[in-house]
Amino acid sequence: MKKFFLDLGKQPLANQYLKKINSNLVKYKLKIHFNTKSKMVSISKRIPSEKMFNAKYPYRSSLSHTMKSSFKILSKEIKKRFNPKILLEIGSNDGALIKNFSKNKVLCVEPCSNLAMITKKMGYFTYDNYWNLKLAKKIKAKFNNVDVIYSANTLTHINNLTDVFKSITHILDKDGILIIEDPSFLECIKKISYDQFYNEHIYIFSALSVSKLIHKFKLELFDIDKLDTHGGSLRYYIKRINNNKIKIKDTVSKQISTELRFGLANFLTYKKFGVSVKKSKNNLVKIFKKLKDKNKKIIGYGATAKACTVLNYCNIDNKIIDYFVDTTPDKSNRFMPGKNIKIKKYKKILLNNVDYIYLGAWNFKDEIFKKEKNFIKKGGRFITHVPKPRII
Ligand code: JHZ
Repeated sequence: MKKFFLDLGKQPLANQYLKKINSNLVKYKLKIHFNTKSKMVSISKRIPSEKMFNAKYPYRSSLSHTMKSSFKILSKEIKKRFNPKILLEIGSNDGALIKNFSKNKVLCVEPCSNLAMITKKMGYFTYDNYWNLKLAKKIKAKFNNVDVIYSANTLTHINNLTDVFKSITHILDKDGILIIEDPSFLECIKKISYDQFYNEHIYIFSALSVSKLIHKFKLELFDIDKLDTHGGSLRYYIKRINNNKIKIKDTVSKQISTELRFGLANFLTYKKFGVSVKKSKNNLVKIFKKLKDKNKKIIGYGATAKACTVLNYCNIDNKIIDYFVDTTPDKSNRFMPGKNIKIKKYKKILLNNVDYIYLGAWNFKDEIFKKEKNFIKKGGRFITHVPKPRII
């Protein structure tokens, strides 16, 4: 049974960065539910994939050192531990992971054709398609089964998870390995990072929900890594239940026990989270108001999808935040959806005469603080809402 626990109001599509201010921008209700049976957390309104993941998708994984280095370490690990003949990546984005593998060992799947073009140009075999059974059949007919499938921050973006896993089991070798990684709902609750919810994130996984979900497809978890990326993620290692060659590590039962101890199986935990989110909003708004009353200049750093949720939920607009800086080429000279704050191409000079910076990319805090040592040295301060609204 689905139970409602959080209402984030009306939200525009997070990655729809506009060239011109549009006061009639379409917004969708963003309500979050917990399924008491499957333990899955999901948003209620599903937007057709084509509206979000198309030739204009701006997000690029390779633009942060943190992600590049995380993918590099993982690539070494995959080679050492599984030595794949073929690695299939679902949602290969701009090739941040696959560039660590030789070209004849990788197959990319990426529905955003602007991104697919990048890995094609790099010389990697890329399907610019959505992941589904039709595509899995097509790939299998050409390449046969694959021994390792990897997918980061992608499966939670696909509405039909039954089709996702049917397609995976169709093409995965009998001894094959599936590795997926996504933000952890436990971390999201602990950090009150409600901004992990936006229309692209249809689901937020936990070990609890993933283990139940994959069981239906005769798959099981055999290892879990805890990651710092994207505000705290889990990397799930999955095998077929009837593959007895691989031993199940105790990382799986440990993570599930931690989640159960925290109350992720009980609706009350979710209801309390909903209350904490409202408090977080009120406290963040108070901080901005106090600073603006003192005429402080505030800008944003990292025009993230997450920031879109915060700005629209907390009603923070261009009267409060002068502009955002961001390194992504396809975001510059555009506007944050719904709140009309200009995004400028990152240059150090744009931080001059700024009193406070709102950390839209709070998940890259360490990387950004290192880069902006001078701003901090000169007395500049950051504002964040994670794990609670404060000035740092
Ligand atoms: P970042 C996107 O979410 C969308 P977002 C998507 N749905 C998803 O699941 C996650 O990614 C994985 C900029 N930046 O990674 C670059 C700087 O300007 O938190 C990015 O625009 N300077 C696929 O958008 C943004 O911040 C820097 O030094 O919430 C980071 O976006 C750094 C480090 C980043 O994802």
